[in-house]
Amino acid sequence: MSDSKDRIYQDAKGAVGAFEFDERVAHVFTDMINRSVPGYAMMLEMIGVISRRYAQAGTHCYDLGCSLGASTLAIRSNLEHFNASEDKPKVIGVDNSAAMVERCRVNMERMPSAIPTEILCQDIQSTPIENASIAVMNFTLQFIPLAQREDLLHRIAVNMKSGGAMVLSEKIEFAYADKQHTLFDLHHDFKRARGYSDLEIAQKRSALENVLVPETIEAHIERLQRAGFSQAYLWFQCFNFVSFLAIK
Ligand code: GEK
Repeated sequence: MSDSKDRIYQDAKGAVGAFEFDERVAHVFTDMINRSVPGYAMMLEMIGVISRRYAQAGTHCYDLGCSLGASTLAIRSNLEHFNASEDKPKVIGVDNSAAMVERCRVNMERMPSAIPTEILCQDIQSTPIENASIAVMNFTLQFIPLAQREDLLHRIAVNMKSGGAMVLSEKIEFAYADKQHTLFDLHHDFKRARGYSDLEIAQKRSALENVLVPETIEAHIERLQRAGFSQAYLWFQCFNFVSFLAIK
């Protein structure tokens, strides 16, 4: 994976354009996400733990919004108990950024596996979801227009096998202003502690405005339940970053 340092917002920009998952971002993405998302490495490890328990033989394990394939690899490396099986699960990573997909395919090839894997360059809203036992959206739903989120989650739930699992990780907001400010400020302290300057933090925040649209924990849990999952739990929170586990 890329070990290049994220310096995208280091210099003052007259006007900060909307954030895009382009070539420049793909090049520094591993550093960017590790220094921006508290608990990211731990979430990847737990995506592996959850996949090991819930992946079913002969089904599909989706990583929707796979970027460079970190979650895809976390899923796949936890399916080796199927290696000798005639009926291995298939791992499908999907992202609509060509720059991400190109690098993701290289990353997958560097780690040969007996588990069939496909990396698709497409909008997850048009990805057919079939025969799923695992669906991971590790910080992707937040980029889908609000009005389209429920349809997508419903389509995932409907096409998931009974006993399958979804991991949904998101940046969130809070209904109460004091909680919002406290946890938001602590996230910025985390970014400072990982080496981002106040200017970088401010410019990235402005680039993400209206691109990354956060919701509350309650909104996520209620929608997962409406979408058709029989259980939906918060299993991780650090400041304003969370992850949910939903079981069909
Ligand atoms: C990880 N899951 O490392 N269709 C397909 N891909 C999309 C769409 C869409 N409509 N919208 C956004 N993306 C990864 C990290 S990053 C999270 C996921 C972040 C893709 C986008 O191109 C990007 O690669 C990814 O979703 C979000 O575990 O940057 O905060």
